[in-house]
Amino acid sequence: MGAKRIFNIIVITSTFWFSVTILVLMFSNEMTRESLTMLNAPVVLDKSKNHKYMILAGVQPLRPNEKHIKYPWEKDTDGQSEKSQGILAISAKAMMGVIPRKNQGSKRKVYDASIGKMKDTMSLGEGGRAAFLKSDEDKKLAEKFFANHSFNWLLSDRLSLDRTLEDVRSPSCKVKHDNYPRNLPTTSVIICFHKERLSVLLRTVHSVINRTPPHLLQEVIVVDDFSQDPKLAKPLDDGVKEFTKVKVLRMKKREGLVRARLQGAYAAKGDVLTFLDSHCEATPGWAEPLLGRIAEKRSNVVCPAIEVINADTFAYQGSTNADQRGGFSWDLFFRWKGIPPEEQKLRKDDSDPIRTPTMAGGLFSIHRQYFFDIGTYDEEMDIWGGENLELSFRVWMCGGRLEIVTCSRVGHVFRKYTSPYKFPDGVERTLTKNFNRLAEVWMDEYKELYYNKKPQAKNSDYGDISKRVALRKRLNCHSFKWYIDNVYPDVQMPELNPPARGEVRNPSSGYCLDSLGAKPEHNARVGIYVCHGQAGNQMFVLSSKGEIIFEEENCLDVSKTYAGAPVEMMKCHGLGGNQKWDHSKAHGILKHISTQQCLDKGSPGNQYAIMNPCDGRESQRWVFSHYKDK
Ligand SMILES: *[C@@H]1O[C@H](CO)[C@@H](O)[C@H](O)[C@H]1NC(C)=O
Ligand SMILES: [Mn+2]
Repeated sequence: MGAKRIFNIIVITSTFWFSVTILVLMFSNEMTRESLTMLNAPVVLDKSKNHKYMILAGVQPLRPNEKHIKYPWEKDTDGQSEKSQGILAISAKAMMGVIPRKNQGSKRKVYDASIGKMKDTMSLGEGGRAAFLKSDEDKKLAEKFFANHSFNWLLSDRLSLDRTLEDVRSPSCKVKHDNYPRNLPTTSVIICFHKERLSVLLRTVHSVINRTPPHLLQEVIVVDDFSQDPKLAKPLDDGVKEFTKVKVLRMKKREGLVRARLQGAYAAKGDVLTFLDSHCEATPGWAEPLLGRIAEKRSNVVCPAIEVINADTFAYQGSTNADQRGGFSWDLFFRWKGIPPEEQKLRKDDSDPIRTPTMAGGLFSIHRQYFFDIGTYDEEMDIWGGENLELSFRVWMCGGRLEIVTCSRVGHVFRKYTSPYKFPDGVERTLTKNFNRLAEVWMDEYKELYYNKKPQAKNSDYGDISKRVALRKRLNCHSFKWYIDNVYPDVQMPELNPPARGEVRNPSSGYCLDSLGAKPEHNARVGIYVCHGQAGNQMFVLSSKGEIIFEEENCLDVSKTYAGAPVEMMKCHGLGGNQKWDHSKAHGILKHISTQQCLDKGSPGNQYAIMNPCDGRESQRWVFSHYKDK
């Protein structure tokens, strides 16, 4: 076996088992946001092909909202003219008592109280370094209860709550640190949790206290969403006793993220609300870039760059999504997406914020009064799921602006696959209710794209939405079409009524086309698997251009002409060529135009679909589960 073959097998089998894990998760009532977003964990983009598909596909380029977006730290014209006037002119002005702006006041310090508390630079995890459990007993114990938290809880207990972290900001961010408005708003930091590991929660709190300049930190509000765990009762109260700024609120029943955060927001007094997950660590200089952006305009809603803290070693791994922004798929999950070139052009350098169509939801800052003005959250949304997109759509459509402020960096422990938490009503039901509310209130005619992707959601009960509809009317918000055209024109738009869609079944075998979790980054082959009727990896769309599309942006692509040639998953380019197929319900074959071969299930036991000369054999017959009504 060649190395490539072995590599392929490893990739396919691991993605296969990963898919199985996800399926198991979907039905086992237990899931976290991470386990879902990990499906689309930040990927490193291939620079050579970067965004080219967008241009090739003729996707409408992004139109900036305003002609020029002026960031607060951009040099203003005064500054520039001073520069061009030269030293002589400036010193002349200075002699006349006109002091150049740059010399006013002193340089803003980067506040970091953890340095003073550190006893030994070599102790476990200092500086965000990877740490390891030493004894076999410890390792066994950590392993035994790993599933309680899905991260190395015992290691966390051994790390200092005040451990230091490197200043990970880019050089241009360090320069900008001096230039934020002098009077920044204060912030209340709201941290909701449910059955969190105490050490991880407390480290989140300590990182905020240690790295937020005290005059900017109004308070930290920790909200316990009914954990019912004695380890989080008195020990938590004791753990925060030393901080006068920290309050603990406790829910009387399980409320979910939305209503727990709202309780925090009602109690908050700061100018700005900053929401953090309960397993984060704020890095040096994290607060000022967020507050500076809100000081500029109170309708700016800002997210820090979310960085990875390793779940096994607690190493601060730094940025994996610096080149990405938030989008969504039509089943309404948050997805990381590449930044379109037109959007990149609006930024002078890596320290400028990135406009983002959506936020991941866990970490962001919003002006407190603005949060209430635009209708907080949809209180009828349970646990979590959909609330992040709801707020994202609402902010943009109702006159605000959502950004990733890359100079603010906050580490986040991404749990490994499984989650210890329960959805009282079941994952599927809770998510469907939340997503339906989101679609019905905000998405206008585009909601059909969601229902196309999740037909089983169509008749599902989502409660009363009249208050939210009235809110949208009162705020006089834009249409969803406006949002797509102006904020997210690079969205992958599925056809509303494609010629065919659904599972693609070979009737004689009961096998279906299956992506097997393949992603175009791996140039992966498309597989076949027993039809399971659960959509997911077996959900394809035949477009009117003749493409066979998986998840909006991936197309079945054939580039080889021999019998037995592979079928690969590639980014759709919209130009036909290797991605153009012919199919009708009547003849039942999937014929590839440029090679004139037919899609074939292959022999029993084959893992992958192949291409063969068309001869009408049973393994070449395919039926989509839905055809367009004629
Ligand atoms: C893990 O959960 C089990 C069952 O709830 C409990 O008995 C055990 O003490 C927990 N261990 C840790 C370390 O959290
Ligand atoms: Mn989280």
